[in-house]
Parts: sequence; C-alpha cells; structure tokens
Amino acid sequence: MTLPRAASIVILTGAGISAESGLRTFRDANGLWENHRVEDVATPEAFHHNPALVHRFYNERRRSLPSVQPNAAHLALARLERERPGEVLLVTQNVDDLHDRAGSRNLVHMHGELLKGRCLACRAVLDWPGDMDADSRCPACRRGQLRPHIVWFGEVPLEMERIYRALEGCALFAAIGTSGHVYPAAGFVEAVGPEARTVELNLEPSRVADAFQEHRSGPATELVPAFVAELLARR
Ligand code: BJW
Repeated sequence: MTLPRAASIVILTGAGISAESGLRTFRDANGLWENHRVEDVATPEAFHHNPALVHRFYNERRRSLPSVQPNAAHLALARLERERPGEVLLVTQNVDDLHDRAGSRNLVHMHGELLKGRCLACRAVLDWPGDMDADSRCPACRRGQLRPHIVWFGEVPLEMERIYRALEGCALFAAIGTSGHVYPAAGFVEAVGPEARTVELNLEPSRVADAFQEHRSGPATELVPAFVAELLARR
C-alpha cells in the first residue's frame, strides 16, 4: 500500500486486537456478553439500579489486566506511530491498557479506561488500579462516589471532535478486530474524506465490511505486523 510520505493515518481497534493476549471479546463465542446481559452491566441505568453488580463486573476485568501482555499487533501499531513521519492517530474502543503498555501515545480511549474512575460529584477522572465499590470516595473532592471511567450505552464517547477531525483529514483508515456492531465507531468508515483508503483487518468480515475498499482476513498478531511493515517500507 503506497501513501504520500507525511500522509496521516487513523487506526480504529476493537476487542479482537486484545484477544490473542487472552482478553475476551464481547460478541464472539465465549465472549463477555455470553455471561452478562449488556443492559445489566453496561448502561447508566444498570449502575443506578445495581451498582454492586456493575462494580463486580469491572473489578473482575480490572484484576485480569496485570496478567496479560501486549501482543505483536499492539507493538506493531506503537512502532508505526514512532517511525512514520505523518500523524498516526490510534482510536481504541478497548478499555484495557495494552496499547498504552505497548508504547502508543497518540491514543484515544473512546470508550474509557478500566484503570480509571470518575467522580459522580466533581467529575474528576482518577487513576484507579484497584477494586472499586459503592464506598469508594473521590480523593480529589473527598465526598463524591466513584464510577468506572467507562462509556456505557446511551453515553457520548470521549474525544469525538478530535476523532472526526482526524477522520476527515486522513489518507488511510484501518479498522482492526472490531465487529461493527457499536456506533458511532461502526460509522467511522463513512466519515473519511473521498480520497482516503479504507482497510478492514479481522478474523471474519464485520457487520460494516461492505463499506471498506480492502479486507485482510486472519488473526491480528499476523496481519497487523505485516500491514505495518508494508506501510513503513514504502515511505
Ligand atoms: C479478531 C480476533 C483476532 C476476534 N484477530 N480479529 C446508530 C445506529 C444504531 C444504534 C446506535 C447508533 N448510534 C448510537 C447507537 C446506540 C449505541 C449502539 O451502537 N447500539 C448498537 C449496539 C445498536 N451506541 C451508543 O450508545 C454509544 N453512544 C452514542 O452513540 O452516543 C451518541 C453520540 C455519539 C457521537 C456523538 C454524539 C452523540 C456508546 C457505546 C458504548 C459502548 N460500550 C461498550 C461497553 C463498555 C466498555 C466495556 O465494558 O468494556 O464498549 S459495548 C462493547 O462493544 C464495548 C466495545 O468497545 C464495543 C465494540 O465491541 P468490539 O470491540 O467490536 O468487540 P466485538 O466482540 O463485538 O467484536 C470482536 C471482533 O474481533 C470480531 O469482529 C471478531 O471477528 C474479531 N476478532 N479475535 C483479529 N485474533
């Protein structure tokens, strides 16, 4: 794939990129939604009605993070950002910290971060590596209750202006390991400019696969390092 030297790139990632690190996806067999109903754990209403259940769901996932490691796909995307002269914006729907640990810095966590909490009173966003429960209090204002810093259904994802600006100006948009079920991320491929190239990398075609010009099929740890090597070879 040939791109102008300083052309900018936007990459969208989903749960599939972390699957080979050992984190479960949402909608695949044995996915997170197989044991939990979305509306019981991933909506503001669920948190209001049963905060203990929602905290338990996110505490379990937060506890699993230290034992998993970034894989070859996360590392390749960090290398792309480091070595390409043009801007590489990585937009992830994932709430794990594997892109951060791989070294990506121009990174938007559009659905929030497992290792952060948000104060319901003063709205401060805080690092929160341990368990959270209804008694957890905000260290900034010392009175507010905390919730996971996660974007639930019906809430507006983070940094949308920055993302759409980058999509409009990019020369290449690639979506990796995401099923195309959840908006607005599933619609990003339609938000790029008319000249932009669009590529989907996934084990199987996503729900919005028809909107992409090119498809690469296979596991992320194989596809992504090869894709990055191609982009870096033809600078
Ligand atoms: C591999 C692999 C390997 C496996 N290698 N690949 C338009 C139409 C219809 C509905 C809506 C709409 N706009 C908004 C909505 C409502 C709603 C929505 O989309 N509903 C649909 C379900 C119908 N969206 C919202 O409510 C969003 N907010 C919103 O729209 O606000 C309005 C607004 C937007 C913009 C501007 C202004 C206003 C918020 C969505 C929040 C999503 N939250 C969740 C849960 C919280 C985080 C958490 O608990 O972790 O985020 S839902 C869940 O799905 C999670 C994920 O980030 C997200 C996407 O899932 P993902 O990553 O695609 O995972 P899977 O499991 O679905 O797919 C895995 C893929 O990997 C598969 O394709 C596999 O093939 C592949 N794979 N192994 C390569 N080794």
